[in-house]
Amino acid sequence: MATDFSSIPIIDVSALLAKCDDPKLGEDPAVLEVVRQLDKACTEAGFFYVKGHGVSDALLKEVKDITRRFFELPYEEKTKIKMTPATGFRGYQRVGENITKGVPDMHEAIDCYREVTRGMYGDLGKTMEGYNQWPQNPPNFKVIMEEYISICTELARKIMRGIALALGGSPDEFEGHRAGDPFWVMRLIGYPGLTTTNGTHEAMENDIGCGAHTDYGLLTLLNQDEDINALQVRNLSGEWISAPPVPGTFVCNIGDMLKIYSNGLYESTLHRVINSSPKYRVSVVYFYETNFDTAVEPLDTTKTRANGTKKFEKAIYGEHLVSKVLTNFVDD
Ligand SMILES: O=C(O)CCC(=O)C(=O)O
Repeated sequence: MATDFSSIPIIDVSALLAKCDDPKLGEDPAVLEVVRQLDKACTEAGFFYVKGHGVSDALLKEVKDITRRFFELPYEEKTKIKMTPATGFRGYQRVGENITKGVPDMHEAIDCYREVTRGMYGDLGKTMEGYNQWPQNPPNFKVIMEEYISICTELARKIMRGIALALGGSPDEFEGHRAGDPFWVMRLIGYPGLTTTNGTHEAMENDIGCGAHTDYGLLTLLNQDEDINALQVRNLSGEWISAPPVPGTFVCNIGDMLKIYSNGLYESTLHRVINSSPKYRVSVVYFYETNFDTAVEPLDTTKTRANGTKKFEKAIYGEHLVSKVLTNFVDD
């Protein structure tokens, strides 16, 4: 239920993180203040910045730096880890290969998913079976990214405990069969800057870095370049509100599965990326999802808040992901 928000709030989650696994989490006044702010942000915008998250500036920078260095390589090098259906859609995709609603996106990317071994989820998981493809340079690329993924997974789990309280549930609402074994997605993305002619910036024919879309799962943690303003979020009136970089923060937004769990109290808000700067922009986007095979439906607490009405039917997260993945790419 997004509103006509005109900016995106910044929430300091340190009090929540400090007490996150304390059985009395929901009684601590400082935690309840974070929960109140999360509830307001998720209701009004579906987007918020997070500070006080404990992830070092050095790591936030390093993952963007090694991503940028990979995209600077010649195309022949990058395509050695090309994404194909045979790799479970993991690997490198060139500029324009990703499409949103039929229109090519002006970005290149490495897509990674939690690894799915053969038969792990039966037919449901077949499309996503595969191992991540990591660049060879620097030699510790994989190690750094895996460390980053595990830190983001833990951070997202903790924020979700606050969101569970915000929805009137117990802190464990998103554990166990819902998201106790969370799937994750990570996209390392590069957006070319505008080309210049005679010292002036000329708009390219298609300058949408990433077309308007919602995210698929529970919670996204976006680590964006610190000096380029390119991410935009749509409010209820259809205005595009800027989400400029705020150094040292993550931009967080809720995804389609959390919209269902919240029975529509929270919005998975449309957003897009337009890089109208001459500089190349990098973002590292981590998506925290439910268990792959979970059937998602509104939580009882959220049905009560809607006078018993269930506004969404059951959705299987893995089916939702696969349907998106199968329509996201142009054929070569
Ligand atoms: O690069 C960004 O700022 C956002 C990317 C995004 O929205 C996505 O990958 O879903």
